[in-house]
Amino acid sequence: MASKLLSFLSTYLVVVNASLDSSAIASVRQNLLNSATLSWELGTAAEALLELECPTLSVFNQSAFPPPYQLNDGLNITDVVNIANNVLAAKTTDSLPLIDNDGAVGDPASVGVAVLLANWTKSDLTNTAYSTAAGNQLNYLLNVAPRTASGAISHRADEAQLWADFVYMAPPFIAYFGSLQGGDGETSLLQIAYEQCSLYRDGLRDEGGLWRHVAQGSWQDNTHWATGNGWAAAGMLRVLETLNHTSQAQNFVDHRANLTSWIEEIILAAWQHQSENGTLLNVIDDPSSFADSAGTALLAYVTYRMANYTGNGALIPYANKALRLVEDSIDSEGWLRNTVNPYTFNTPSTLEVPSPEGQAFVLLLHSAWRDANMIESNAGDGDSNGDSGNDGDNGDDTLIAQKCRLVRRR
Ligand SMILES: *[C@@H]1O[C@H](CO)[C@@H](O)[C@H](O)[C@H]1NC(C)=O
Ligand SMILES: *[C@@H]1O[C@H](CO)[C@@H](O)[C@H](O)[C@H]1NC(C)=O
Ligand SMILES: *[C@@H]1O[C@H](CO)[C@@H](O)[C@H](O)[C@H]1NC(C)=O
Ligand SMILES: *[C@@H]1O[C@H](CO)[C@@H](O)[C@H](O)[C@H]1NC(C)=O
Ligand SMILES: *[C@@H]1O[C@H](CO)[C@@H](O)[C@H](O)[C@H]1NC(C)=O
Ligand SMILES: *[C@@H]1O[C@H](CO)[C@@H](O)[C@H](O)[C@H]1NC(C)=O
Ligand SMILES: CC(=O)N[C@H]1CO[C@H](CO)[C@@H](O)[C@@H]1O
Repeated sequence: MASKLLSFLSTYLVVVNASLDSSAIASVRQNLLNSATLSWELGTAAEALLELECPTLSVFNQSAFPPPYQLNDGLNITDVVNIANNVLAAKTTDSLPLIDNDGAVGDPASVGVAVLLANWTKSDLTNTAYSTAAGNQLNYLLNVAPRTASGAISHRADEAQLWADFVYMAPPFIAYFGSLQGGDGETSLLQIAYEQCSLYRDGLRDEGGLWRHVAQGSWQDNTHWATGNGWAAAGMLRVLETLNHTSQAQNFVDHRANLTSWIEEIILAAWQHQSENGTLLNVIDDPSSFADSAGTALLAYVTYRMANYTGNGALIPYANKALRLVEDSIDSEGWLRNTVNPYTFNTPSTLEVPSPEGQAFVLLLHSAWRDANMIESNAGDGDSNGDSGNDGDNGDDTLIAQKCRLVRRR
């Protein structure tokens, strides 16, 4: 027993890089706010800002449901509400989705959590704009959008097509909506969110565990796109954590076990292809592909969160190595470099076309690292032997449970 515990501790309670200092985080955040304009970028930004700035309101906290109606001084969700407000201000009244004519079914829904939180915490109780908009978005997903023969809600508005991206954009919103509703509506929406993850996995998973990017419809992308695998894993993670923190958690034990194994199968498969320097390639298992720090960041984020959820830290050394690579890929202006161009999926980004979603992934990764309490005691030491922190016998590698403290890397 004791030796089992020790081996657990030496895998899990290791350090761990120092992380980005607060001024680096501030510029990554500012660049995110300045660059995120498209539906999924806004939704992902809202999630990242919430996890960074108000983690107790995010689905990762056991106090997520219900959120407080009135936020106390310590909780400032201005950034998140601003995103919801800007989206609603730009929306025409007859559009069911939160963003008109987006082309994607899933992407506008990603802003839905911000809209629901804005509704829940609004000071003007007579304001029904958020609630109506969120309800219309849900109605569009469930009753209007095309579906595949299996019942999966299409990611595209004009034909039935599955994209791994959908899993981060829509099921977490559906689950969050349900969790605020309570009652039978809650049960049925949680079930739908789970089923959509399951149907997407059936439609996109390949032998070996990695997911294809796009299937069905008029064209396909059969590659194991790093970011696509990240979207799938991170979306299922959000649904899992939502389920786990609702009052219905005990009614969804099997669902949670399945989601856990579906997420783990992706990250386990992905890290088998991690390069020496910590990166994943844009097409995870194609050695001729280029390095992508953004997909790497998203999958490392999932890895830290899952380790915290399951208590199994076996994959943490991969995430540590990835974290260092991601940190080293942030330039002095706070832009994540060496990413995929998020609009082509298959070419590297350039200085002129950075990756707004990559900016958000950095904040997600940082928040997950922080919430796992992976803050090292000796900021000057770092992991000087460079082997990504899995040297549990190093006496300097002390884990300190200190929340929200950002330490300087060098
Ligand atoms: C969850 O939020 C509560 C406050 O609502 C806070 O005390 C607690 O530390 C948070 N837990 C985690 C694991 O972040
Ligand atoms: C809340 O956050 C916004 C945006 O980050 C900031 O401008 C504002 O000053 C903050 N408000 C308080 C009361 O701290
Ligand atoms: C909007 O917030 C109110 C509380 O102010 C809540 O009763 C209502 O259910 C919320 N609507 C949605 C769609 O979550
Ligand atoms: C979980 O997965 C197993 C194996 O695929 C399946 O038999 C079971 O029905 C799933 N559970 C739920 C709740 O969907
Ligand atoms: C990391 O390694 C990959 C090859 O595996 C290479 O393409 C990439 O440029 C390297 N990245 C950095 C930042 O050195
Ligand atoms: C993550 O794990 C740490 C260390 O065990 C724990 O203190 C913390 O509450 C966990 N955080 C979350 C978000 O579960
Ligand atoms: C794996 C698991 O069930 N994790 C947690 C789910 O949430 C409850 C309460 O919030 C925790 O006690 C569990 O450990």
